[in-house]
Amino acid sequence: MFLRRAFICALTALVGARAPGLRLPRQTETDGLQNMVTWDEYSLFINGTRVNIFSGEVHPFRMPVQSLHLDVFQKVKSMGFNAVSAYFHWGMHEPKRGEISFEGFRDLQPFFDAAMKAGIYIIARPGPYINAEVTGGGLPGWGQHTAGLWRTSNASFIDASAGYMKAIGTQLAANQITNGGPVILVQVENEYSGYQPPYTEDFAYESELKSLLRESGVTVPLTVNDAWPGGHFTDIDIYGYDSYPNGFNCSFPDDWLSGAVDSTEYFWGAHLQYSPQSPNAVFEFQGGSLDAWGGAGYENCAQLTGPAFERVFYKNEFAMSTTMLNLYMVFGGTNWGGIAHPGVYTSYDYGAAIAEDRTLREKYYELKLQANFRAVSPAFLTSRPINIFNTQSSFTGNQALKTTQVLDAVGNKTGFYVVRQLDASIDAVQTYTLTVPTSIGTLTIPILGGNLALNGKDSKIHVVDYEAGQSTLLYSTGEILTWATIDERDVVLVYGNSGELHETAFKFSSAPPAATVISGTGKIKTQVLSNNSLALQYTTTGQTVVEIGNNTLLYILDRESAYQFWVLHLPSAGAFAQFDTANPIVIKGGYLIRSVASTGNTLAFTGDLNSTHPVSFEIIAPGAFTSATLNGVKLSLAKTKYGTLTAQKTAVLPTVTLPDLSTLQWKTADSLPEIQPQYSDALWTVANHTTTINALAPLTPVVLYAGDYGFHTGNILWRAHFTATGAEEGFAVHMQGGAAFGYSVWLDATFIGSWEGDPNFADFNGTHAFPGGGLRKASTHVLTIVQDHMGNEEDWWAAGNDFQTPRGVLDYHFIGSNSTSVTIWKVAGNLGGEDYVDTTRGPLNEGGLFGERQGWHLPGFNDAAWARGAPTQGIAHAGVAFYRTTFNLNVPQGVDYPLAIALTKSMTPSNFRAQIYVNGYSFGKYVNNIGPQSVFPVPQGILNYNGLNTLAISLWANDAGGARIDSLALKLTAQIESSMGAVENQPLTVWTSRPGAF
Ligand code: IPT
Repeated sequence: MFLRRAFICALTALVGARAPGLRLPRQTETDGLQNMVTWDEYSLFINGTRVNIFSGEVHPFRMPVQSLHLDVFQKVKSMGFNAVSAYFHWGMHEPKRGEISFEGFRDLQPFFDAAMKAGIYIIARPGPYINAEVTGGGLPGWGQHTAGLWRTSNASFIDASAGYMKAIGTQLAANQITNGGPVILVQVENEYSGYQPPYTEDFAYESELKSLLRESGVTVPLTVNDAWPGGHFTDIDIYGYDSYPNGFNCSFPDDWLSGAVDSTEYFWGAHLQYSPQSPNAVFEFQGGSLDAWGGAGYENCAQLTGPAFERVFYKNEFAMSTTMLNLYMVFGGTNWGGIAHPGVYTSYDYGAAIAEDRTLREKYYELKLQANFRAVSPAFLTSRPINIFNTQSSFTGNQALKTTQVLDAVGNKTGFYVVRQLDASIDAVQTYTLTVPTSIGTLTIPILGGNLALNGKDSKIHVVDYEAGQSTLLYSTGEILTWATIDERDVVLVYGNSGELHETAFKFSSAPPAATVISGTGKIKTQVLSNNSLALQYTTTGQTVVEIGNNTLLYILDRESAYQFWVLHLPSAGAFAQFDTANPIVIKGGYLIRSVASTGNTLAFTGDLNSTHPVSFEIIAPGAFTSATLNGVKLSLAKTKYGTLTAQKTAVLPTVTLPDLSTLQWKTADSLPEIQPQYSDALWTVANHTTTINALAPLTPVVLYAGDYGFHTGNILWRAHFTATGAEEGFAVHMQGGAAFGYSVWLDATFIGSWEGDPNFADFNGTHAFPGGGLRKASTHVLTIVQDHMGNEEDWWAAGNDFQTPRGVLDYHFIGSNSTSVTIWKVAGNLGGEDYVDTTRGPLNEGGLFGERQGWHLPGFNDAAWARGAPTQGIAHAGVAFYRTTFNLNVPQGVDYPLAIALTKSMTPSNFRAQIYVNGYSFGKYVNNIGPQSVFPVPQGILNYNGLNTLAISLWANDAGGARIDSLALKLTAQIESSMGAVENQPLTVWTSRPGAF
């Protein structure tokens, strides 16, 4: 029976839902528009069945190769997750007001289709605001010159965003589960939690956005992610919040805040306060960290949020019955082109479980353990934490530990005990025993003597009266990886850290059968308990298999062994076949096992191997399956004493020969002809606005904000023509480009100085002396400024319009002469500005350097007339040079060999910036003097793995002495035999003449 939300709300109001301990009647709620995705106070339901949502964030626009979405989704799925949360980028889809595009890499259909193919639900987050470390936080460039209070119900903002919201809404509606697609939830806005005073939460804005989505046909439940459980935007189907407990400083990857766990305990009360009628939902939980220009690098972020972090914090969320948990990010991808806001660089690896080159970190394998446990623990889906704020020393007696008791409030049987350090920062070993109520009375575990241990930054979930098929685990301190009933035998897999002492007890309906080690070197101690229960004590080392009577098989694993297991499901039929969870097949071994299917008595696995050593597999499957293949190759199977199948396989990793970039023939041309006397800037945009909607009133006679003229990305160039009074000694200029930006200035053809950039400076006041002490009276001159645009700021504060923070010239004057005036200012950015030229590569791919305006970065440009010269030779003066080369690749099918362009830091001279274009796609922005990134992954599909590639590089030397790239190489970042689907190249469209290019 479905209760309408309105009714629940009324009921809530009537009985005062905020009273502690109050339980709402347990009913499934619906938004009234469909009944496939519903919810209650405990969990989400899909088609009437409770589902655990464990999902990870992936951004389609950060992976432009459409045919690689499936690889990422399959990896997420094989980790045991069932959903992906995805932002969509308004500015990317509507780079010019009213011109909305879902073409090329912006087509969302391949993303949704890949999700269906992998069996992944989508939580769609279209904005209009997304934050996400993208330029403008997703708000389009034309917002720079569009009046209104952004992120409010101000009519001009609603007008501005409605077109996109309807267009994206229509796309999402077509791909909803109700229409046979993967979309199950749609989030409105993003962290609509902070409002620039005097503005406050704008309820009209909230309802306007909801209406726009509903009018577009979105019928699935709408969700909200409050920045913290702060009670904003609660008039929504499923309210949730965000949490990043370890913060974003990757420089100290082993330092955790001591209160990081303890201080989250209020989340539960906040949940009961703000959304008692829906599940405790965390729509963004820290899955990694962003890293800024000059930062510590993403490997450090992966360490900050590594396996130990995952164990402590995701289990802490388990302790608060967070049955909807999304990790931001699970695969970060790349800020190629101008996607980034100034706070991040080209890589958006994020230190996530799946790295930017799509390889798997140890974090991935730890997540797999937790995800698989959640997936087979339905009691969790109706659970409640019982002792919030009373967790210290509870159940363990150890003051240094906190243990949350999580009980199944509906089944009234199962309990979960989540143990972790009270002080999250410490590495001490805590020993403890667990005294807990069970169905046979209160027990102190371990029963067979000894102690349990929690080794430093760790957390464990101990279960009590836990059902695994026909078997009941009276308790288990060894954590459950998964269980499956196969041929009427319950196979239970438990794990612990290597060498740890654990106990698992089973409860039988009659006298317990004998327990025998049937495989492995581990030993067990047993003791019969009351009520036909049998306790087994063991240490978790390697893999030991214990047979308990005929109907239960217990795998005792250490963590390393546990990492190797994959839980897959035989697909059913129809469009949702890959979502089926009815027929588990468990397989041990391999770097990645993606899928299993069956024909007759054969199991067909697909998977990836990364080792040239033989990989041992063990398959736990119904006995009817007597043969198996991996990637179509028959496995030679043996049978264990206890009925599972084993096989071995060695990866085939063919050698590929990569071009040596240093010996290729490179061509070069000057990309700053603008400073030459004969250059004409007649086709440049005249910067002559005298008014702006920008909140920052210009200090200059004309507005010199690039965004006001439609330029929102890449390098921006300015030209100032003036006639000298004779008194000018130099030029002082206040430039702004965003954190880590730089600029260089020329007087006519003479270089007069640069600001080389600093991650802590978004703007800079420079003074630049004119050569020879001054200028001749009445002489005419032109100043040329090249500046970096690091992306527009985010707009976290609604109504704050921070994203309009200008890029350009904030102020200037001539040193020595107050009376000199610039007769005309001109500006150039990417060719065409908002009418950008390259619709294939989108609005943010190219900037305003001469070479970019001309399309020199594109394949097929004829550089025959160019001189020979390589970026490793560089230039001996300040300026901008362009380099081009081509090479062939021939990588065989059946492997995943991710490639990267690796630079090494040049020490002298050190101030320069380079952009790396691969087949016309901008896949690297390198700042030698800031870093940290020097290795730039480029996905297959941007790189043509079977044919010709064009590599183009712009080199902007900030110093009078010039610059060169120290070394440049194409390198493999992994070698994997892979079953990933065929990769189709994105359109690698070639140069065509660019009318109006200047
Ligand atoms: C949260 C944003 O919602 C998300 O878009 C992203 O920017 C993330 O931060 C950081 O990577 S905001 C949260 C840190 C308060």
